[in-house]
Amino acid sequence: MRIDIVSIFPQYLAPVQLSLVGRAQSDGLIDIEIHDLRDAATDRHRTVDDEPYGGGPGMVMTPEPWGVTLDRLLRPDSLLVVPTPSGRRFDQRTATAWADRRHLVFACGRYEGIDTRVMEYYRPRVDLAEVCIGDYVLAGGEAATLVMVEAVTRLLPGVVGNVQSIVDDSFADGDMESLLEGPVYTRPAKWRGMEVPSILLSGDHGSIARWRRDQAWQRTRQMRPDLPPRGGTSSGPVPD
Ligand code: 6GU
Repeated sequence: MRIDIVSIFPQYLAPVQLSLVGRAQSDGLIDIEIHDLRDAATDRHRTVDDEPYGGGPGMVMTPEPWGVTLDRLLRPDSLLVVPTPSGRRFDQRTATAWADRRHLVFACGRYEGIDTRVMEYYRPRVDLAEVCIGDYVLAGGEAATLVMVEAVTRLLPGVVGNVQSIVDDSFADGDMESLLEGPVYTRPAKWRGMEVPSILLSGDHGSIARWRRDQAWQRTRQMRPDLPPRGGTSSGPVPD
């Protein structure tokens, strides 16, 4: 997969060189390039914003540098992603769909956003997704892009070593009907007076699987009462 990211703060995207996404790049599983929007500005101050028509607070990103940059990057098979708090919600289902794409282009807006004509221009020409990552407002699309790139990258074949760790994920089936992951433990068996639940030391894999499902069900009810009441292969608490 090829990923291009356009931003006026290219250093903000430096973390894509690290951790799981960085390793996927050095392993040749993805190819990420970061572009400075200001390289397409034409005046000596490299201006990319202006006052909003109709008045109001803040500044709007001008369409010209976006047009020059996106014309250069987009291909017929691209998905153009515009992170914005006024977009549709990005979730695990979105990540799964994007993981099948050949080319993602992230257009990170700052200020009050990008002149709407940019989205109008590209919508009939490429696949376009205006997405938000949650119900809160960020100062720009960069942090959201890091979130989405990581969510998509870890779904690509060969990026996560153990396939089961993806299958077991919270929200793994993408329709928000799976359970949140329950508690996990490792050595030492006793820490600050707290023991690991004895069932995990029992070697009884059937009982361990049922206990984990029950723990996941309880955690889901407690932390996310908004999620649908059934999920995965469990339809409720284990009766004992
Ligand atoms: Cl994608 N962008 C911005 N600026 N704020 C957000 C967001 C995106 N998602 C949630 N808040």
